[in-house]
Amino acid sequence: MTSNADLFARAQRVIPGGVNSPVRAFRAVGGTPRFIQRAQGAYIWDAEGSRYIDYIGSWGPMILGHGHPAVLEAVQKAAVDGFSFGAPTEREIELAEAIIGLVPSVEQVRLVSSGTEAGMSALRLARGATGRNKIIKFEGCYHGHADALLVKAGSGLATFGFPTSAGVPEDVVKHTLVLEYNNLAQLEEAFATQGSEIACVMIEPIAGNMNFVRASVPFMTRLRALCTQHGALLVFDEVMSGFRVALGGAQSVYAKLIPGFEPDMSVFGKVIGGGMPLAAFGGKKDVMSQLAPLGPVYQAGTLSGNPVATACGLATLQEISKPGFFEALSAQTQSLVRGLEAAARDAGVALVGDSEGGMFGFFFASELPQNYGVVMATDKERFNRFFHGMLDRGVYLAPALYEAGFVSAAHTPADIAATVAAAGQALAQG
Ligand code: KE4
Repeated sequence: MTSNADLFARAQRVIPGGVNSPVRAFRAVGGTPRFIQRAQGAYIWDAEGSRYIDYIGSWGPMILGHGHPAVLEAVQKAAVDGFSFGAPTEREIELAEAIIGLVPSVEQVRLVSSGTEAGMSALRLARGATGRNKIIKFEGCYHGHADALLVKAGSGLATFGFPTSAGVPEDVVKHTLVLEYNNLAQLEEAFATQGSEIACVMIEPIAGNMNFVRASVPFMTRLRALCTQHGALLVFDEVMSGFRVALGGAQSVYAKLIPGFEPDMSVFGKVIGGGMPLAAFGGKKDVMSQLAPLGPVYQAGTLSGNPVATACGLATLQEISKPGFFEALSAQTQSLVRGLEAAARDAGVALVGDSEGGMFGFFFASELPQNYGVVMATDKERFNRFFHGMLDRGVYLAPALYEAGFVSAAHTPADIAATVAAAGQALAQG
């Protein structure tokens, strides 16, 4: 048996940082990443044979748990028929119809291979459809690593952003305005001064990349009105929240709170691929028809709508559409958050959490943060000690205080109870 440490050392010789995506390297929490060998249901096993209750679920896709039989069968059957054709297939139509059937705001959809690709394409389409260059995003929201979206807030309010990554020319991000999430005053001023130049506002409606932060109803209501008033497209990045917080995504949650609410475009990923490389972006037909080959906005992909990935996604959507699925998942997730809060109270530690559907977050704080600055001001050292205390007790949480967590349909009340018990012990350790 090879240890995680040996695998990590070997990986670092041939892969930058030893990982193919930075968050996996445990750099925010320290320690040695676990090299996962297999997974089943709510559990993952690492190279040393240690089992963990999995609250990452591949960062959202594994909403059914790992190895769901119906999904596995669909993938195996699709693979036998062929991995990829570079030609249209019926199953792409079926998946597009399934997405459109579940998300009323979407009239047409295009399938791609990653959330980054979907967000990048939606951004280009918004700019092409409006003929405008400027965009608004919010600090703490992540929309994938397309250049124009790797931006941090500019110095002044209405000044444009600066790259968060080397290799991104300032010319590329000079049209990107970064505002504070849930900050109505900044939103009003940005539209008052530049509304006629804004192509779109891209937002994570329930943000999972600054742990778990909801856009307030007043903020979302005003954002919708300002986009409509100024002809900017409201783009919901539901790569994480889509088909995860509710069957209709976060937009269905806001539609219950804000009469008639809907975004103009939506970006999806993760759950719709069921763990395979698949994402999508969609919206009204008049906007989507601007895309090649119909319109002037180019977008393409060798493996877009891949026949094996679409089989995985379709089978996943079919399972989560079954009656009672989200009620049961929400109950489990709420039970977890309430349990963590109770364990913290017993340990005399300030901890507060929130959840929607199968997505949750918790903070070492007394009240739920409303923006990125407050999230990042919470006790990092406390979080990191807790993370490792839980890992040592067989519970695999997101390895960073700014990440959300995920419960699957495979997590049982016994798994939740075991997690809460481990939390009590880890918190008591200090
Ligand atoms: P991908 O390109 O990683 O498929 O999707 C990018 C993306 C876009 N939009 C949102 C709201 C997202 O959460 C993501 C990706 N989420 C991260 C989790 N923080 C994926 C994990 C990782 O980067 O390894």
